[in-house]
Amino acid sequence: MSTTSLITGASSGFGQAIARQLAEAGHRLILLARREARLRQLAEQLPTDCHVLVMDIRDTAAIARLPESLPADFAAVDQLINNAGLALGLEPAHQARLEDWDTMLDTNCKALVHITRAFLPGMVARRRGHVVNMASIAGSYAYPGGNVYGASKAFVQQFSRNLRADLLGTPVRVTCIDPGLAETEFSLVRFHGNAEQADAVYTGTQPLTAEDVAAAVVWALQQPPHVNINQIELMPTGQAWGPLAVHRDSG
Ligand code: NDP
Ligand code: 8X3
Repeated sequence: MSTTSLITGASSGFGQAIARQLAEAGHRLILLARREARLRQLAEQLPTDCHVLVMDIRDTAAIARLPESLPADFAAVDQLINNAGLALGLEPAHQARLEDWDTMLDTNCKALVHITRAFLPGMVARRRGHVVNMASIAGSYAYPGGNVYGASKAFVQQFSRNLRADLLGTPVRVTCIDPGLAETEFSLVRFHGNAEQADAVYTGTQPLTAEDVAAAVVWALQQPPHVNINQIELMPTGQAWGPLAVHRDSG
């Protein structure tokens, strides 16, 4: 039986790399994102059947209709890869833009919850399914300017654990992936298209690649059915923790 995987955020970065690796492994793919040309170009390159879904994942009404509106060949989603997400801004909380916070919460938390709720009943009924949630090290470790982005990823981590608790007794698996510094379009998006600021994030160090993160996802998916990989945290070797910050008055 061929496996059907739905990948959100398949037009770039991790999602695109996950699509390439799952296509090589023979999965039939549903590719979801807003940028249609990129999705269609990717679908043409992949050696597998693909269904392109051009949509904004924040459209919760469309997400609710999704399981019933998929073509019959793609309707039984076995693997839901909740990868679409973003950081916007790095300003301290008292200077951050509220509209950026709303966008992160709507995308990273609310949309992820809605699409999961849409596909879980089918997985439980078919007794076959795996949800992979893309969180971040930002959900575990605070940093200046991480404010709502980090909090949204902590939500994804705990939602993943609570899903496991609810799905105990079913064969449906849940995995949370927490990557560290990885070079994709992530920083370009975070800095609202400022390429100079985005490039500086990766200058002089060797970040993770999208392929590194995709390999972790695919490994978790390929474990035997009785093995649930709860959480994977991966960082580039050139990234680690610093000491806690202490403010000292200069006077
Ligand atoms: P990219 O910016 O390269 O990719 C993000 C993807 O999300 C794009 O395909 C984008 O597609 C999609 N997306 C964003 N908003 C929406 C939306 N409203 N509707 C549909 N699709 C959307 O970044 P990454 O690949 O790095 O990020 C993937 C995930 O990994 C994110 O959740 C991110 O937070 C997380 N992450 C990233 C890290 C990094 O350092 N790069 C580290 C840890 C976690 P489109 O714009 O076409 O809609
Ligand atoms: C992306 C990693 O450290 O830039 O989630 O927040 S970080």
